[in-house]
Amino acid sequence: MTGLFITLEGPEGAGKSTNREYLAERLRAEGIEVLLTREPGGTPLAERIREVLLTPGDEQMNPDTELLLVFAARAQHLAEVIRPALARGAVVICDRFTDSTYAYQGGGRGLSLERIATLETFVQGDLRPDLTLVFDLPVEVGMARATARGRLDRFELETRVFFEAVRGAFLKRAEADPARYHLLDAAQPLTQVQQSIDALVPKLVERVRG
Ligand code: Z5A
Repeated sequence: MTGLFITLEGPEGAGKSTNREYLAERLRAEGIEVLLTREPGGTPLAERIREVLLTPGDEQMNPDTELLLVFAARAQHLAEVIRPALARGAVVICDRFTDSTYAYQGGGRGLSLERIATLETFVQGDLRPDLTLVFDLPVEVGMARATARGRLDRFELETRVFFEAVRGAFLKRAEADPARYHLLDAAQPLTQVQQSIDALVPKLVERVRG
């Protein structure tokens, strides 16, 4: 038995955290086991790596260091949490995964996409998400939502140019593979975003039940 691997992606403030709970509850109401997790993080060790990645510091983090830390956390998360849950047939909903690496380290930092793809295969083998929901919204809307929340993390301190590149990278990936990606307009009021999620639920239930 293998479960279903769903990832939620998009720029900051897009509503991934808000809507991951919503989607999980909708699937649980159908009697489906759902494991909700996030990246970077998802295990105690990976959460420690998250702290390193998100905390602003005096020493500038080298982009290669950032890339390797993201994949180090992912290797731990996959081994300890994601693969075991999929093996027992659960639906795994993960708030960010490797599309964020392509968007932030590839699009934002300008690192080679080939190098990211090499690490992706090294760490994940052939495991890829079955479905990726991309919460898309204009950069200024996402930045305003993140700023309204208070203290900014190391990524949220980046420039508008950086976030435009991140958004562009997500959109490009979604466009290239419409079978795997589902684009949601995250600038809409929450009730409308959630109606779009509701519309996906019957098909997901069908996929889980085979
Ligand atoms: N990162 C990376 O560089 N490489 C990688 O491979 C991975 C990650 C995996 C941490 O992610 C950082 O790690 C991330 C990229 C990097 N950095 N950034 N920036 P994170 O997921 O923890 O951080 P985040 O994306 O910034 O989370 P976020 O700001 O919490 O965004 P969100 O989860 O998408 O949004 P939210 O918390 O659900 O909503 C934000 C606020 O907007 C909140 O007050 C909501 O009530 C409100 N909201 C949500 N939806 C709506 C709608 N529709 N209307 C109005 N208001 C709304």
